[in-house]
Amino acid sequence: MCEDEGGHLAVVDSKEEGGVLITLIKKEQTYIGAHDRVTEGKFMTIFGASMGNHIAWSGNQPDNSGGNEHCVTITTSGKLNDVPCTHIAPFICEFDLMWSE
Ligand SMILES: [Ca+2]
Ligand SMILES: [Ca+2]
Repeated sequence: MCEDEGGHLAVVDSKEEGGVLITLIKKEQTYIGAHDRVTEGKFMTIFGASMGNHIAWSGNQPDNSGGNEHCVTITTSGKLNDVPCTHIAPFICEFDLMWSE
């Protein structure tokens, strides 16, 4: 997806970034760059780092519903939910700006 354009799925590195994402997400739940495909229940970013807890999980999420929810969305209420990676949802790309001297 995002890689085609040199970016990557949004990774929430801080509460500030989480806040920005939440304001962007008003209509539909949206994928962020995190998953627990390596170890069930242990969510990490697409870079392999621990996801941290910059955004709270919704209600009793993550529930790994159906045993195959390994991707993460932010719901319209601004909380995290684990969903099947085949779930159709919009996603947000993030671009790291690179400065060359
Ligand atoms: Ca899972
Ligand atoms: Ca779930």
